[in-house]
Amino acid sequence: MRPVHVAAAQLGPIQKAEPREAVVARMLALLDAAADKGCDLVVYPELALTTFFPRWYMEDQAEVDTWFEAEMPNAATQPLFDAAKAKGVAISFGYAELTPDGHHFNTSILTDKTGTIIGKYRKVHLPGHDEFDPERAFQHLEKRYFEPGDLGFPVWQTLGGVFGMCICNDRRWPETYRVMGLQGVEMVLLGYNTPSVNSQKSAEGPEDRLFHHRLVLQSGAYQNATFVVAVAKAGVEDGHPLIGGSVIVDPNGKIVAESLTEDDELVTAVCDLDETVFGKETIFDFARHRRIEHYGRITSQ
Ligand code: ING
Repeated sequence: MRPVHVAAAQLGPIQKAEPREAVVARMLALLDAAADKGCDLVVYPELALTTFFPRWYMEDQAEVDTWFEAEMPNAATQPLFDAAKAKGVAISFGYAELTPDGHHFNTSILTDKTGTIIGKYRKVHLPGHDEFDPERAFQHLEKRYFEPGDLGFPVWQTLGGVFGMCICNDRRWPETYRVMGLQGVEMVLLGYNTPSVNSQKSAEGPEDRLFHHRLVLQSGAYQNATFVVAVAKAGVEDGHPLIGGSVIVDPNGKIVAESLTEDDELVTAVCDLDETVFGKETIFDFARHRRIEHYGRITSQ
C-alpha cells in the first residue's frame, strides 16, 4: 500500500479586480480544510492567483506583465508556502511565470511537505490565438501572452511515488500522458480554466465541454495506468463562465471523486499508488507491447 491522500482544491471564479492576497486567503482556507482531513497533497488550478486574463486583449506589455509573478514564492504567496510547511502538506498550483531573463510561461509548481519547490512545469500546448479575433465571442490569447513550455513533461519521485504535471489544454493531447507514462508516472496533477461555451460560437455548451473534459482525463489515466487529479478554476469571471468538474481519476479510468459546485470546493480521495502496478505490468506493459518502429510519425511531423 502506498496511499496518498490527495485534495483537488477547486477555486470558484476570480474576478479581474480581485487582488492576489484575497485569492491566497481562499487557498489557505482550502489548505486548512485539507489538512484537517489528513491530506498529504493539495492541488490548485491553472493560473490560480488571478482571473483567467488571456480572455482580455492587451497591447501594453507592462499591463500584461502585471498578471505575472517574477519570483516564487513571493510576498503574496509566501503565506501559502508557510502554511503548507507548518501543516506538512505538499502543494501544487499554477501561475503566470515571468523569468529573470524575460520569458513568459503558463507554469505550475509542486512542493514537498516542507514547502520546498521540487518540480516545475511550463505549459506546452497553448490553445487559442495571438491576435485580436473579432469573430470570437471572447478572446483566448494564450499564444499571445505565453511561450510554449521549454521543460518537456518531467516527473518527480515524491510522496512515495512518481508524480507529473500538465496544464489545462495539455490534457487533450495523448502525447502529454504517454511521455509521462513512459517515465512511470503514477499520478498526474493538472489545473484548468475551461470556458463553458466555445468562443468560436459552435453549438457546444457546458455539457459538451464537461464530456470532452472527462473523456480525455479518463482515457489518459487508463492508457497510462496512472491516477489523474484535475482541478478547475470554475464559475463566472466578469461574465465569462468556466466549467467545474474537478475530478480524481483512478488508473482504470474511473472517476473516484468529483466536485458538485462551481465554487471553492475540496474534493478528496485516498489514492493507493500500488493500484497503478497491475496496469503497468499487464495490459500497458509498454516494454512488452508497444512497437515503436511504427510510431515515427508521432515525433517527426
Ligand atoms: N482552456 C481550454 C482547455 O483546453 C479549450 C481551451 C477549451 C480548447 C475547449 C479547446 C476546447 O480546456 C485552456 N486554458 O487551455
